[in-house]
Amino acid sequence: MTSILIFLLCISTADPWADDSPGISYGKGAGFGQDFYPVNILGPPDPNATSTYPSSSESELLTLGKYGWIVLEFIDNTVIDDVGPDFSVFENVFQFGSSYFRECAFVEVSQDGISWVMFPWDSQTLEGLAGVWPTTGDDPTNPYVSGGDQFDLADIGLSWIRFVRLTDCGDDVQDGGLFDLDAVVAVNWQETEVFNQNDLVCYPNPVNECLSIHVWISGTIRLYSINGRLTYTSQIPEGVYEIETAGFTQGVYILRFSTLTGLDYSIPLTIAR
Ligand SMILES: [Ca+2]
Ligand SMILES: [Ca+2]
Ligand SMILES: [Ca+2]
Ligand SMILES: [Ca+2]
Repeated sequence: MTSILIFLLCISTADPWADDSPGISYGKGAGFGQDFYPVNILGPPDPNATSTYPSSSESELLTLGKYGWIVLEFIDNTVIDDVGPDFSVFENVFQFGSSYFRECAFVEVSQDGISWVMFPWDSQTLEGLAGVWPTTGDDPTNPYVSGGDQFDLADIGLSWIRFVRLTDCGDDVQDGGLFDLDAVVAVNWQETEVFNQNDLVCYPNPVNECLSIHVWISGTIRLYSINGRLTYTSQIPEGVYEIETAGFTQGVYILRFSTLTGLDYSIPLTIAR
């Protein structure tokens, strides 16, 4: 049992941290940390930061500037909606006594880096913004002890995301000033699945009466006619799944396989007689 566990740990190279920053736009007042971008905002938050001694290092922080924004991308891991918060954002929020020095950002997420969904926010309570709660210095992957600001994909109805965009709140929120990003960390995540042609096997093709589909992960099968009409759909488990095609009009179809975490793969299929 131990050797199996070690083997599984060895083959997984994904980490919970954001892996790249494919876009940035600095606003007025930016500059701090730019020489260290993007290394300073990838990986875990500053390991030396605590709520009363927050990070202050340019090698760990990046100031976006007024209304500046940044996009972070998860590549080797995909953030998924599971129980509770799904990712955390760390800023250098500073606690003094029972007060906090806060500099906030709006938080948006995306599956494709093109269409975005913003977390609802409240200008009074600051709920839904990043830059509200300090980093504790405890395990950054455990949202119940890490501090920082937590976000739950269930709140916006998404089952997974791969991009996070943070935008300095500018004058829209009464906060201390300019948002300084430290890190974005996945809480609920899985290794990003990579799909290649050999992973979706359909036979025979052309098919007469019974199509066998072999996939290595569960997902959804959709069969589209050549003019784009959805003809058949079904959730399928990993392994071999069979579809009776005897009742289908003969012709060329597109067989599409997709998973909850964004795998999407299509192949042409011919139904003959
Ligand atoms: Ca990662
Ligand atoms: Ca950092
Ligand atoms: Ca969740
Ligand atoms: Ca700050």
